[in-house]
Amino acid sequence: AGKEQWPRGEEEVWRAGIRGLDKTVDDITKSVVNHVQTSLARQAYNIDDLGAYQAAALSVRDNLLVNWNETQLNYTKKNPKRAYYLSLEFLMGRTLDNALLNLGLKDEYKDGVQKLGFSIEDILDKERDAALGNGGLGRLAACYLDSGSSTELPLWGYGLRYKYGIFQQLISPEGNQLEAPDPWLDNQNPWELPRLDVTYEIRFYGRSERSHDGSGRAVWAGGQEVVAVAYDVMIPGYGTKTTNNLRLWESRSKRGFDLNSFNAGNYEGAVESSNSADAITSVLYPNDHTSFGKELRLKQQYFWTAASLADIMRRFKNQNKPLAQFPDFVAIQLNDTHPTLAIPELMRILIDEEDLTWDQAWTIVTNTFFYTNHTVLPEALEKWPVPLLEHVLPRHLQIIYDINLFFLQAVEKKYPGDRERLARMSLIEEGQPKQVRMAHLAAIGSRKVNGVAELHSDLVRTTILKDFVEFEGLSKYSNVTNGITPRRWLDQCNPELSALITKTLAVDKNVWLKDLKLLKGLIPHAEDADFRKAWAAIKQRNKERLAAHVQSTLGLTVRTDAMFDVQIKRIHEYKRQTLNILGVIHRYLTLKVMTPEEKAKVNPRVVFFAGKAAPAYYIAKLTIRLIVNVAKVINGDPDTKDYLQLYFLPDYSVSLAEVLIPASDISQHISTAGTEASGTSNMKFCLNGGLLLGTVDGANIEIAEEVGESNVFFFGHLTPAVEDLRYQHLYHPVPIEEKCPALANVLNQISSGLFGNDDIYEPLLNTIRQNDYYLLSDDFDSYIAALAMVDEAYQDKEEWIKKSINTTANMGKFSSDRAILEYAESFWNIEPTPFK
Ligand code: KOT
Repeated sequence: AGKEQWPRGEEEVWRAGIRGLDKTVDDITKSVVNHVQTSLARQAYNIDDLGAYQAAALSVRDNLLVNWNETQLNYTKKNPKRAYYLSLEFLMGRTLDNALLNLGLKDEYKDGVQKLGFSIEDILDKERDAALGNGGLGRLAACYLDSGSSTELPLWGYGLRYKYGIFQQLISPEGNQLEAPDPWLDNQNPWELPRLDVTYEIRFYGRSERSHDGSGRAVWAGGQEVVAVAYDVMIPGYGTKTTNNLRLWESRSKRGFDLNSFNAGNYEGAVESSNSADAITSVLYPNDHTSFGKELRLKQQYFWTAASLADIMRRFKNQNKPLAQFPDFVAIQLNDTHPTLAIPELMRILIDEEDLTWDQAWTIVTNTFFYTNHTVLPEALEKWPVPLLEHVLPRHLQIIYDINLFFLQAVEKKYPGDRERLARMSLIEEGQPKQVRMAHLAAIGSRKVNGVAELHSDLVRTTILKDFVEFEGLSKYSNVTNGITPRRWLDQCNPELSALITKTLAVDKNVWLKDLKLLKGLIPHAEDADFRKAWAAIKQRNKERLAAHVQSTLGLTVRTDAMFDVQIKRIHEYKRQTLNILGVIHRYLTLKVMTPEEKAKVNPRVVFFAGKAAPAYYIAKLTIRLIVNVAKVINGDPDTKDYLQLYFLPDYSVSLAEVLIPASDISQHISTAGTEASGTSNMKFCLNGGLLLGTVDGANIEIAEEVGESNVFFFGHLTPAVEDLRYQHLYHPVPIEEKCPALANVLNQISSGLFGNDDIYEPLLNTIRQNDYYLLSDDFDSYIAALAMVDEAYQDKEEWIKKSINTTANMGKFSSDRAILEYAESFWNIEPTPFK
């Protein structure tokens, strides 16, 4: 009595067969050799670095699975409330090094592969990035999964298994961005477990018939059915056995191909429906900050939210609890509005399939979902045309209309007769065609809404969701400042700095990497000359590592005795890479007229850019072209090349960021005030002792609060001024020659053919000469002044190193562990659920 029944067979026999964790170098070499022999069907005679990577990865995967199984069993036994992070993007980068770190087996694998004749660095370098994301939003999701496991939270991710991730960027000799597919699955992916038995059928199109029994129910039938198949990715925590799951869905056709067409000899027709099913998860949309309203994108969103909700519902139902308790066991975080269809989908399940009343269903829904907004840029706010929704998801459109009806009735009650307010708040925007405003739906269907940095959350509350705050109260609209995982973004990418920190703090790295505020212990050491020397030497070696990387991948020789100045992010007008390149040209022109004596006082600078432009974003692509062509001129000019070098590094990725960030002296985060919601690379640079040059925007503000204003270089107009300046540009324009002669001169030099003789740059230059929406002409002078301050500060090397140390020391707040625990405690109400 009281003893649990062993489920089947003989317990001892099972237990004897269960694989434990590899612990010794000997265990590891055995397991790697075993995979070479069995999984790869190769031998010592014919194994190369790629094969060795694959075998090592499979062996690491076995170890992850041991912990993954125990984690899932622990959750099944304890049945805690769980949180689910729904994101269309997870920008994971490489996995092997992170898995080794989190398993605590880095040294053992290093020795093991060495005994087998390989170097761990070469093996790690064979892994392709998992690049299922565009930029910050997707990388944030990846950091949050790492932190969820590291803090032992029952947190799962749900996303799509795109066959092709973000495109590979090639740069033509003329400087044009070309796109190539990213076949990341070509060499197989050892980090995923296909769950061919976990499938759901997802419907599209068809008809929805409302019942006439007053229940509000409907029957949705017909159309196309597509199968969702689960692939699981293990997410190990650092310093813990907790290994959570990221479930990615792949689309497949329901019946291999259409037999009727096949039998009639129509082979193309026979596979057509299977092609259209496969198409859903074939490629990641490469647009950051634009909503295009395309049918395939809508199908991706519904396919993924419907499969995820079905899976969550199945897990909940296994517990045999009443549906009213759903929000006591399930919290769902919506990463931007992309998964907002989950709101009408859960309504549909509860009403049409579970027979709940509208009110019962709405109570459950509004206690389950949480919505994070990542941008206030108008072109990024998702709107779906009503006719498209009606065609693809007829039942969901009905539900959205019903939600809107009840919602507007409540608004009308509070503000009788305020028609304008109703029009502003409606889920439906009038127009040709009418459109559904997804941010409004996400807001009213959620328990909490948050922005991603203090300033941004204020902007959400006072601009795009102002009416909703007034109506529902301020407490629902809050902030969680973004964070980054210090495992990948310090320990892994900058091992020497991590080791120095461990030695200096005299605590185990297990401790400070999970309690990042302990970095404050570095502050007194900034006054120690030997420590500063060690700190600076590491920065120098990181510059040499970057230079070696550029040499081996691009064949270019970068000088390493210069200040490294880095701007790496998606190319977008609001991020103002244009301001940076115009500043570089200004510096070049200034150098050209200097005497040798003047030049002798100049500190050499190497400027790096990297980033992808959305394939259809013409102005962003022109910006890349300008950078590349300016680089050709500057790097080839004997008058200046010892003082200024410029590089555009193609195909920016997580892995490239891991080499660039630790090498930076100064990085640029120079968006027009109020446009960059947070930024997260700003945090990565500062954590690695790079200083920040930026505008008073996003998380830059909170970084300055932490590290001290004297350690950052701020410039430019503030957010409240932006609206007025734009108004002036439109109605009281001042010629650029008058307003900002230095900028006018730079623009004229480009126009006159200094970087190529035709007019190709005119459309880009005209964005500034004409209405200058992103305020380059307003910020240029203060930008140039800030660059001069950077130069001046860099002259005093000892002071600069002190700033660098103090910056790192004060970055503890920006650990994603802090951020994820804020979500867990103040939103989701979930708790760490450790096990032995
Ligand atoms: C919007 C639409 C489509 C795809 C991506 C977006 C997007 C990305 N919106 N905001 N972001 C970035 O999110 C990061 C993580 O919160 C922020 O740090 C960054 O400032 C946003 O631009």
